[in-house]
Amino acid sequence: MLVLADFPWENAADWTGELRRQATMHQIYVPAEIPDRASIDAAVVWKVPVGFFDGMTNLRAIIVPGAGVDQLTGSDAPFPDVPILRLADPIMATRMAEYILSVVLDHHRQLGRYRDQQHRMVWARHFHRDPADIRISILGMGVLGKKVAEYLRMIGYQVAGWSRTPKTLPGIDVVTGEPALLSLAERSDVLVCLLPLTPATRGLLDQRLFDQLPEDALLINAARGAHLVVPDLLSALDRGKPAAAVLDVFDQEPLPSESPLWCHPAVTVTPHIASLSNPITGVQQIVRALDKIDAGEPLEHVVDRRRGY
Ligand code: NDP
Ligand code: OXD
Repeated sequence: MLVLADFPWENAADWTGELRRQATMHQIYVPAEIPDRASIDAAVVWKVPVGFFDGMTNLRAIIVPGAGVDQLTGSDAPFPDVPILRLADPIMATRMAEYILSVVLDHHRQLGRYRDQQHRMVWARHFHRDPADIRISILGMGVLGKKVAEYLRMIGYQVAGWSRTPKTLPGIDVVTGEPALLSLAERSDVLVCLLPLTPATRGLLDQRLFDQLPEDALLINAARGAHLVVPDLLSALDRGKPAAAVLDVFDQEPLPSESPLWCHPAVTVTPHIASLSNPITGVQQIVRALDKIDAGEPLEHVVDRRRGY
């Protein structure tokens, strides 16, 4: 097949090189090299400008080289009515679990407080709770959320989840629906957002939800910036509910220099690194998808356009 590959990241050359190395059955082109737009069978794209797909009359599928697809499906650029596939990479899930676990442990064991004490040369020890007394709720119990839950459970935290459809997972209470979300927030010492960005989840991290949180709660958003209503968070932080927020994703990335989040004492900013997609395992999945498209076999990890994820 003829495949158009357009990776937008700093390490685009690694991805394209890896794709050319692994996809021996297919011809890989970057946008500047496309011979004839009508001959493209599949496109591997993260986000596209308006008109990107014009003339690709024989396109059979679009593959997004990441877990989330909102940057493509939620954009103004019209895209053809072909299946959209995404990555469901176990390595990405593990990386996300490492990130969330490191943030939770840093908060739980008050390392920020000790860093601050060190700067003031203060020697003071503080009580910390047992993991079994810390309630962590994960919004989004998909590929990433489930792995995060597994890591947190391993340490002994109390873990609960929220998803669109019911799930039975050992040792984890998974609830569904909006009333359940609000009561889940009431018992969340840590609230982690790992939801896909869809019309139903945009702006979900808002004042109404923050009002339910217990004192001293921690919010972690590692999903998409548009889940969070920033003015609501800023006023909620003033009231200590949540007491702190760790944000890896932002509506506008890079986070603009004028954003109050940069310098807020209760906010930690990381530059969308919670789980960077991995060129080797990511490309393995892309090639598997290309082979299936080529063979006309049933496709995996197909986005449900109606649901938006
Ligand atoms: P999945 O599609 O595997 O899981 C999504 C989960 O969210 C599912 O449990 C789903 O419920 C639930 N969900 C979706 N809509 C709703 C809703 N309206 N109400 C309640 N629950 C809902 O996604 P992944 O776990 O692979 O990825 C999640 C997101 O993480 C990505 O979309 C992306 O935005 C973000 N991400 C961030 C990264 C980073 O580095 N910061 C890296 C990778 C991804 P159900 O199970 O019932 O379908
Ligand atoms: C993704 C991401 O969705 O890296 O894959 O954010």
